[in-house]
Amino acid sequence: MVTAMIGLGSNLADPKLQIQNAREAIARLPVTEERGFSSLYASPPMGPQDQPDYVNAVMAITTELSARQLLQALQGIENQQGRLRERRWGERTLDLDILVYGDVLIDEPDLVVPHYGIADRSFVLYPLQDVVEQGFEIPGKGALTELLKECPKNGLYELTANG
Ligand code: ROI
Repeated sequence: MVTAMIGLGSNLADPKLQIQNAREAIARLPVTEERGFSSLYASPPMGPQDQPDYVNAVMAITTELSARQLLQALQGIENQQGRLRERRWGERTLDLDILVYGDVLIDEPDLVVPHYGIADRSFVLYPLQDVVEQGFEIPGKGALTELLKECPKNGLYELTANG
């Protein structure tokens, strides 16, 4: 059994609902259990600026799926939720990324773990902090607290219960 961190992002078609539906779908995957879920955060787009702000979150799971099985399962959820993706770094209905998979390092054309952008994206590091233990290290990247010191929020803010 492996502890994995999943990044969730959406900026189309009711982003908060997309994230909530994805959370439920991930929790229902076989041999997988939810272990934590971050606050929801709003963040200005990284990439073209003529797109809506994103809602981002991080979910901690334990799973007996392999990293590749997990990737396929997440792509299935993205597709079920009618993933739209028109342009590179453009708006999307739902984006699910394997941020961390235990202490495993994977470097394959379609699967890089830990996720290549993890160390300098505020919309990943701040929600990640909500779900990990003190002293958490991102394999190959270093201590989360150290990475956070080097990572300005860039407009990221936590959403409250009423929006
Ligand atoms: N920008 C933000 N703020 N949040 C995301 O989840 C996100 N996802 C992406 C790109 C287009 C790089 N920009 C993003 O894939």
